Order: sequence, then structure tokens, then C-alpha cells
Amino acid sequence: MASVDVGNIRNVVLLSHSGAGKTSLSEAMIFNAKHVTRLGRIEDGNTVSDFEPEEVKRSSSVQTTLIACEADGYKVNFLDTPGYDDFQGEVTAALRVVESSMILLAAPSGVDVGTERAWNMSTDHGLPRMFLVNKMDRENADFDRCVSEIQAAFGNQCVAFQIPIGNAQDFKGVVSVIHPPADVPAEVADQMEAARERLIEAVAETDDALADRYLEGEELTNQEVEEAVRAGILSGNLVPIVAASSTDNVGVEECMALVREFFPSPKDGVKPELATGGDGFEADPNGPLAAFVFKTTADPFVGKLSVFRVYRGVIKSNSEVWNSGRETAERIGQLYLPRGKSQENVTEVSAGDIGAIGKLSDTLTGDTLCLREQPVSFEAIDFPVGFYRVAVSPATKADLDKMSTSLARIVEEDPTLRYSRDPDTAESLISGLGDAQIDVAMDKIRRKFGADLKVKMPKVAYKETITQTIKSEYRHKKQSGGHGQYGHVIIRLEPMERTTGFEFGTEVVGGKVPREYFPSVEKGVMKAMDEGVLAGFPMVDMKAVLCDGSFHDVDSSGMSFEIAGNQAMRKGVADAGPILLEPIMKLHVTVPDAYTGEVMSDLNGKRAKILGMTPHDGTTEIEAEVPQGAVQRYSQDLRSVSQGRGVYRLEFDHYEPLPPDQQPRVIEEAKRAKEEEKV
Ligand SMILES: Nc1nc2c(ncn2[C@@H]2O[C@H](COP(=O)(O)OP(=O)(O)OP(=O)(O)O)[C@@H](O)[C@H]2O)c(=O)[nH]1
Ligand SMILES: [Mg+2]
Repeated sequence: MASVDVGNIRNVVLLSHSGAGKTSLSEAMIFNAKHVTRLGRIEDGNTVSDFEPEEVKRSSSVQTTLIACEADGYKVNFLDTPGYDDFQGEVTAALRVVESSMILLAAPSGVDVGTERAWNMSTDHGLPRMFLVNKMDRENADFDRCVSEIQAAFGNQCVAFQIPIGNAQDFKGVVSVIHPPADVPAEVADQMEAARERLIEAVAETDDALADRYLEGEELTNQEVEEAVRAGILSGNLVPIVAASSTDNVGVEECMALVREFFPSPKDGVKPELATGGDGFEADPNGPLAAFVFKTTADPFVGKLSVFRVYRGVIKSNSEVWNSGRETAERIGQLYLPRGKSQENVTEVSAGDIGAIGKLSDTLTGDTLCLREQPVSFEAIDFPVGFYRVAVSPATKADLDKMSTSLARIVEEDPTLRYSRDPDTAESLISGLGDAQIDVAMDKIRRKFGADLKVKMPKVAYKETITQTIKSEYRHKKQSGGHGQYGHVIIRLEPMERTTGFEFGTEVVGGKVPREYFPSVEKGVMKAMDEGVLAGFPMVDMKAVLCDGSFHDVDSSGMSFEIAGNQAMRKGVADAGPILLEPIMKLHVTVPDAYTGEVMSDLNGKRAKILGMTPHDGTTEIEAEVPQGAVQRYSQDLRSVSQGRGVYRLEFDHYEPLPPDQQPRVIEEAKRAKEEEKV
């Protein structure tokens, strides 16, 4: 298809709680635009948008998919985002490249936490919004109740632009309030009059001059109303509410018509934030290229696929562009327009539009592609940071080889995932936003790279130390014909302050242990530090001082003194009041005030020490110290006590003695872990 005039492009993000019907709506839209000949269904796993096996398996989106609908000279690019919390990163990226947002709610359930979040995020990005009350065909669907809930939650600038005809199984269609048909169906005639009045009133309120004329009883012309609606939507002073049944494809065409007529094109919508190269610019196809990569997927066959939005100029197949952030040229091969599983080859993607390129060598999500002579760079995407961690390990030896490369690729795909190694526990860790995200990542790694990885809770990096100063003596003596072995040491063990690590000292007088053996004694002592006596955790925060001993002219050797030092240490630690230390995390939780009590009582059950509670406009920030072992699954715990409304941050803070009543549990767990490792 020939490229569409930038004024006829719309980029719209679909947002909602999981399951409100974004993917089903996308399906109806793309079907109506005749890009597919069959209306797919979530239940049949055959929608265009949820095409990845991980999505079919879960009957739920796990990534943002471009649903480009070209018809009647318009191109409407819907970005179908996943509603589930763990995939927020996908939403964050999508919000960056659109001019408007469509927030879905399910008619039977009304406004929920996902609606609130969608509203807040759209507002934060300065996006014009509309509400689509979906599932109008369902029992208990109540459009009017949804409208009231929306107005109560978000204000009276939200107004019904349509009246549904019939409800639940009788839902037959919608009638436009902004363009009432010549013959309004009799069953909604009364409603129409009232709805029309409310709409005109809301429109008038967006503009002082209009408001004056309206109050004086003057009729506003259709053209005036339409222009005011367009301006009101753009400024956020008017938020349309429409009704549909996506699965029955009712109301969907009308919704599309509204988007085309009243929502901003890239020419009028929010301007992109530039980090360098000026402060925003027009969506001019004739200007120098400026494109932003907002998504990267790893494909086992095609290789890397980068999805980008062009803001200015044109990007052409078989050309060269400049990656300004990495200061490197990139060769553009074939350009695509992705449509679910399939991809349409295109020769160019022009200002305002979205497309994809395969096999860029250095470009990652968040990068800017432009001309070398006129470089610009867009602000990076501020992805949410995940604090949910799991340890990954290969299922078999063969998987070990593929583990680190496949993890690196999957992290490229999902910037909210991080891959690291814990030096204390020697585990490979992945952190993300929650368990579903990690599950999906493991499924993808298995499917795309053939690596089978297992995940489990990471080990908690407990440590051991001592609490008393004692002296410990060990004499290593062996006579086995010929040369014997002899090393004799007395070492003093002293506890030290937290985080001071380990120190080795010598206070030997009169050469009782010759200087040449000091390093051997130290080596033996150090080896004993690797594994404490209580549960085998590394020892810290103590000092060992070699203060006395004896040697033998012929039989003493480095090895003998190493053994003596090691044994003296082991014996000594057991007598020096050994204890376990546990890592303590600093936790920040922010929840709406209504959930503060629940969150606090959950934290009390986690041995948390509350450091402070700060109220902000309707929310409370709780700061606490909690043992790491108690918050390994905090993403799930907080979700359940705050009904998904809480957010949190976690960072390591310090080590503290483990309370004695916890000690048997930790020792038992360590023992079990050791045994498991053996098999
Ligand atoms: N009756 C009815 N069911 C619908 C409608 N729209 C969606 N559904 C069903 O609701 C379920 C969820 O629909 P999806 O389209 O996957 O919802 P989603 O918003 O994309 O969900 P996530 O991808 O998880 O965020 C599926 O079983 C759909 O068949 C509708 O208008 N009417
Ligand atoms: Mg979906």
C-alpha cells in the first residue's frame, strides 16, 4: 500500500487490566480493515496479536504487538500491550511512541486498578485518552454505571460519545452522540436528547468563548462542535467514552471512526522528548531522519528484529543510517511492517509511522537512528526496575553452553530483566518484575535457543562470625619414618565490627614460629574462613592473630604449618561463640492509604523493622529494613496485600546477627541444599 499522509496516521496505545479485551479489540480492528479474513479468538489461540506460543499458552499477551490497520486512506497503528503487571516494561515502551491512548474496561466489572494505572500513565505522558467499555454483550454489562464510575474516578470531562442499543445478549450496536443519525432508533431517542446536551455542555466547557455563547442559548454549529471536540481531546479536557463488544465485533467500526476523526495525528500530537539535537520538531517526512527503536525481539530464524517509530524524515530499505548514541553506522536491509506472525515487506517507513528492521548489528531498544550529518537523540526509555530475583541453572550439561548467550539475548529483548552473578553464592541470577515474566523468559529461551534452564529461589547469602575472643592451639605432628611433619601454632581469634571483613596478624616473639611459615599459617586460616562451623557459610568480621607456637628443625614445613593454622582456626571458631549473620534489605513500599494497614501487618510477619512512614497525596511510603530471606517473593506478596496497587524497591543494606530462634531453620536448609548439590 502506498504510504499514508502523516495527517492520516494515528498511533494509539491500548491499555487496561489483563483480560479487558485489548487483543480481541485489535483482532476486530484488523479484521475490519481486511488484513485478515477470519476473526480470530483468544480461546482458539489464533489472534493476530497474541501470536507467540507463550501468549497462546497463557491466553494472555506477554508483549506489545503492532496492529496496523490501513483502510480508507487512514493508517491506525494500535499498540496492543499486555495488561498483566509483570509486563509493564512493554507498556512503558509503547507509551513513548504514540499520540493517544485507548483505555479499555470490561462492562460487567467497571473501573479497576488497571483502569487507574492506565489513566495515570497516559496522563504522565501527556496523551489524549478515551475509554472503551468492552464486553457490552456480557451479562451484567451496564454502560451507564461504567460512565458514572469513570466520571467519579477521573472527572466530568469524561463523557459518553455513544449510546449503546440494547444490553448484554441484546447488545446490537451503538449510536453516535456527536453525529446522531437522521433516524435515531426509537428505543434510545430520549437518551439521545440528554446525552447530546451533556456532550455539548462538556464541549462548551473546554472553550470560554463557546461557553459564553452556549450559556446565552446560542446554537453551536456542527463544525464548531467538531473542532472544539478535536481540540478538547488533544488538550485532555475532553475524554470520550464509547461502548463495544470486541468478540462480536459490535461498536468496533464506530470506535475506529472516532479515532480517525478526532484523535491527533503525529502532526498534532505530543512531541518526542529529545536528549540532544533541539527541543522537539515537526513530523515532517521531508526533514532529516529521526527514528526511535522502542522494541527488540530475538528471532531464531530472522535474527534480531528492531521495531521503531519514525518521527521525522523517511527510513528506506537498503540504506545506511547513523546510530547517534553508539556513534556507529547501521546498514538497513529489508524493512518490514510486522503483522503478528507474518511480516509485509515495505520499501520505506515515513514520519509518523512504525516499522521494523532485521539484523541491526549494534542497535538496541532506546536507540536513535538518524543521519550522521544531522544527529539527534531521543530520551532513553525509563523502564521499571524489577526486584524479583531467581537463580537460574542449566538443566543438563548441554544447556550450560547455551545458558549465558541465551540469557544475554533475552535481556536484550526485555530491558526490565537483568542478568548477574552473585559472588557470595556463585549463582546466576535473573531479576525482573515478577514470576510470570521469568516463566515466559524461560519458555522463550527453550523455544528460541533450545536451552533448558531451571529457576529456583536464590540462596540467601548468610555469613558466619564469632562473638568472643579466645585462643586456640593446634599441634600438627606426624612421624612416618624418614621426614616427619611438625607445625605448632597458637592463634587468637577476635570478633570485629560489621563489614570489616577479615584480618590476619602476627605477634610471635623470639622466633618461636619462624617468619617464613607465617604465610602458610595465614593460608590455612583463610581456608577455614571459607566455611564456617555452623552451616558452612563464609566467615567474616573477625581477626586471627598468630601469637605463639613452636617448630622443628628438620620436620617443620609450610604444609605442616598450613595444616596447624587451619585446624587451630576450626577448633577455635567453634569455641568463640559462632553466630550466623543475615543480609538485611532496605525496602521502600508505596501504596494507597487504604492498604497501609495490610502492608504493615504483612511486614510485621516478615520480621521487618519499620523506619518510617511518609504520607504523600493519598499514598503512603513505608520504609523498612527486612531480612532478605523474608522478601524473596515480595512482588507476589505485595500484589496480594495491595490488590496490585503497591510498588516497591529493594536494595541490600547490611548484615545483622540472625535471631537465635531462626538459626535451626537456616542450618537445616543449608544442610539440605548441600545434600541436593551432591546428587
Ligand atoms: N463476551 C466477551 N468476551 C470478550 C470480549 N472481549 C474480550 N473477551 C474475552 O475476554 C478474554 C480476554 O480477552 P483479551 O482480548 O485477551 O484481553 P486482553 O486485554 O488482551 O488481556 P491481556 O493480554 O492479558 O492484557 C478472552 O477470553 C476474550 O475472548 C467481549 O467484547 N465480549
Ligand atoms: Mg492481550
